[in-house]
Formats: sequence, structure tokens, C-alpha cells
Amino acid sequence: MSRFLITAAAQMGPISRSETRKHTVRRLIEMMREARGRGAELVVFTELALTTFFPRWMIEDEAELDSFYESAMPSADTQPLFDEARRLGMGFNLGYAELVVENGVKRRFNTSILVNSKGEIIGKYRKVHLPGHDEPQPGRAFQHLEKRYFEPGDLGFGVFRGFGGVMGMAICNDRRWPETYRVMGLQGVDMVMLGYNTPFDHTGDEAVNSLTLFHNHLSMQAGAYQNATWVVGCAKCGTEEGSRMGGQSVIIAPSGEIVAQAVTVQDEVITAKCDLDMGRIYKETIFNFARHRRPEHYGLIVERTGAILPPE
Ligand code: ING
Repeated sequence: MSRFLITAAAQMGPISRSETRKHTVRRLIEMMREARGRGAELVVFTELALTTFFPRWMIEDEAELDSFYESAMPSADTQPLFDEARRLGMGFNLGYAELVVENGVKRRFNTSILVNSKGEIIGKYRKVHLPGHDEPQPGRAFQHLEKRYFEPGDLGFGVFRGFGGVMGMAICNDRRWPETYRVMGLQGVDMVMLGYNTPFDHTGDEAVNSLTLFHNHLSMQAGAYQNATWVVGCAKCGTEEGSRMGGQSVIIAPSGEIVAQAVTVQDEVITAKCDLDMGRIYKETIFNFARHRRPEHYGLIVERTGAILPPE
């Protein structure tokens, strides 16, 4: 008996630096309603879905920097999103900048939550792989200061029961690292959801930058297939404050096939009827970790001891 989950990704076009949370939340609610209209039970929003991608700037003023973070979730500005999800009877995944004060110390994370159809937060993730730099780099049209504005996630790659399956979360750069999917794959994940803000000028190398969209899908399709899981990748895209970011949000099956893809660089909802049991054949045959995986033979002990290369 298949476990079908009608899933949506709500790709976002640019969010300007001055856009209010209220306006952004209205955009999210409009897409949530469109997704529900197509029967979606879950909608995946993007990374940092409430604000512009502020790590592209060096922000000296702490109050201004804090203005891009959420110190409560939900807050008065985001409560309408939770209320609408409950009214519509659907869940959502939301990426945002999280500010918490622990023992008087401000801690900042690039965070994602999973909310069920009752408006309850049933899962939380904090981005592990932070790309870019902690100091502004000379010569860049746009900075990429995630290492300055966020700490590496301290929650690991957990999975959460919900929506009839085992759900996992990642954020943006995480999707490029095989460990991200494998840690969740080893926990039997059925669907990994992630948002991304991916500028075309990240490396400064024209050849690499020209492959931005190819590498985007390559990373997620490989992760899906090699761990027999659905992957939903949802972009913030278009030219946002002068920075061009890639779109092509996708819903990818455990086979690695793209079953839905966005075709604009604006707010766009894509949906798919996801059979959460589709991964089973892969988990039981090709990627039967218990039968075929042999970490004891991978030389990982060598890596752990730091002696990456065998002695001369
Ligand atoms: N953005 C980008 C990402 O991993 C990047 C950074 C862009 C890395 C292009 C490599 C190539 O998609 C975030 N926010 O992680």
C-alpha cells in the first residue's frame, strides 16, 4: 500500500532589502493557498524565506544585522503563516535566520523548521555547511558572509516522523555534501527538503559559475538516488538587490529523476504526488546499506586519525 504525499515547493523570486516581513509572509501565504488548491499536504519554502539574502553584504551595525533574524518563531509577523496552514490543514517547511540568546550570549543560525497541519513545530534543523567567508573579500561585487553571520548548526542531521513518513531537512550548501543525505539515509529518510539561495557569481571562476544550475541539480539528484529518498529543492532566485541567483526548484524522486521543476525566476509553486514507498525497492536492493555498505573497509579509521594519506 503506497504512502502518497502531495508535496509542493514554493519557489521565491527576489526579496528586497526593505521588504517588510508582513509583505513577505503574504507572498508565502499566497503560494501556500495555491499549493493547497492543487491538493498539497506539505509545502517547502526556501532558505532565509523571510528576508533578502543579507550575507551578500558586510553589515557593521548590530541592530541592522539583528533586523534580519527571528528571535521568536512564530512571531507576530509569522503567526499568520501558522494560522493559515492550520486553516488549510497542511504543513510547511520554512527557512529563516534564527537569533537565540543563551546565557546572555547571542547565537545566530541559518535555520529550518518543519510544521505539521496543526501548526506545531515537529522538527528543527540548523545549517551545518556554511559557505563563503567570515571577513569581506576584496574585489567581490557581492560578499558571501554566512561564516560571519551564522554558527555551524549544532543539531546534526535529524529525521522526523510526519506526513506519513520519515522527513529530513537540509539547507542550501548542505546539498553539495554527500554526508548530508547519507546521515539521513542511514536513518531511513523518505524525503529530504531544503531551500537554497545560490548566486551565480560565488566562485569568481567563469567556468565553474557557468555550471551553477547543473551542479545544483547534480547534487540533489545524486543525493536522492544514492540514499533512496525524495529530495525537494526550493530556490530563492532571480536578481535580488543586483545579485543574480539560480532558480530551477525541483522535486526529485528516489530514482534520481526530476518529477517537477520551476521554469521562472519568480514566485512559483510546483507540485508532485510523491509515493513515499518508491524508495523501498532501492533501499532493499541497490542501496541496501546493511548488505552492501562496508564502512569498516573504507579506510575511515585512517581519516579519523588525521593520517589522510598512508605513510610514505
Ligand atoms: N549558497 C550557495 C550554495 O551552496 C554556493 C553557495 C553557490 C556554493 C555556488 C557553490 C556554488 O548553493 C548558500 N547559501 O549556501
